[in-house]
Amino acid sequence: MRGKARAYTNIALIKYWGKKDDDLILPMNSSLSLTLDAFYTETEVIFDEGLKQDCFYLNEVLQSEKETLKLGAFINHFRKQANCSTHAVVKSQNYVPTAAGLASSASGFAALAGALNQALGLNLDKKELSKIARLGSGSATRSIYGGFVEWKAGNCHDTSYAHPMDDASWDVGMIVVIVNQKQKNISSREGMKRTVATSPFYRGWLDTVEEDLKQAKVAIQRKDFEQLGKITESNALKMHATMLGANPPFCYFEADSIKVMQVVEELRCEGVPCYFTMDAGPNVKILCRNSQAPIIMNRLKQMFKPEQIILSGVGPDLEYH
Ligand code: FM0
Repeated sequence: MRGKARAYTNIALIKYWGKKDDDLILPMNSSLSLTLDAFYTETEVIFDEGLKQDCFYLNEVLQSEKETLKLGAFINHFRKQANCSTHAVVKSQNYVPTAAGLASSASGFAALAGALNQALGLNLDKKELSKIARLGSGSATRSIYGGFVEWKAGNCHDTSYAHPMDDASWDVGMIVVIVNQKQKNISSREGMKRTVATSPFYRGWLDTVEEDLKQAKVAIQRKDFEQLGKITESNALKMHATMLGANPPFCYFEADSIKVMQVVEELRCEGVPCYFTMDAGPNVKILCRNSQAPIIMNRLKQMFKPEQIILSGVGPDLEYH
């Protein structure tokens, strides 16, 4: 009745933005990500007959009743399959700056799904785990796998899951620039909901995102780094543009986020291929050649503290510990 798993976070190159079903977390569009080895969550689950309720520790801090109930609802998907009503202690350690736009919910729910699978001896395969992780948070769907991962939108619970596309073992990496560690004030959940409901630009997103995805997949198949980078950058900007059109409008860019974007553009003009992307927070991620990361990081160090600049390689599949 004990399980422990580690899952790595992922950064979308083609973004998931908007749901067609809020309860099942079915996305409006398919998406594509890169799993990172520098940021992960490790979660241990112990089911214990003696417990009167579930208990949830995040980074050694006991969580509130609200958080615990949310977690309990997720655990119930597994309890149901195992025909079990026992409560559990969940201990989760995040090696990710929580809620700083670095998708801690992605690695969080993926690791929890793995730990629960092991603790209850369910032997669910990765495809099944990907579906259930999705019920916790959309981006967690992709964190079951390493490398480049595609999440096909699907149209019901059983058709919406991720699959690995390419192991990304061809000189790619990502530099994360921590512009601001603070918790974001509009969660991605709330932000995408508002965008779908009110932004006139959301139509434009839907009209073009599947074509972006197609082009990104071709670029990966051809190992065409520049093509992949270009489409990554333009897809991110397009997603952020939909938010400017929302009512009320909102924006995750901070002054320093834009500074990083300008550095990326300068480096490109100098012949260093690198491309930025951003999620529901001010931090900027730079898709680069691993071999060229030192040049990029040295340039960023003229503006940011060394601890704000983190290089990540490509992360693996969910691991059992
Ligand atoms: O990761 O409402 O998974 O594709 O990071 O929990 O399903 O936190 F900012 C864009 C991730 C959104 C793009 O949203 O939302 C991406 C985003 P939930 P998530």
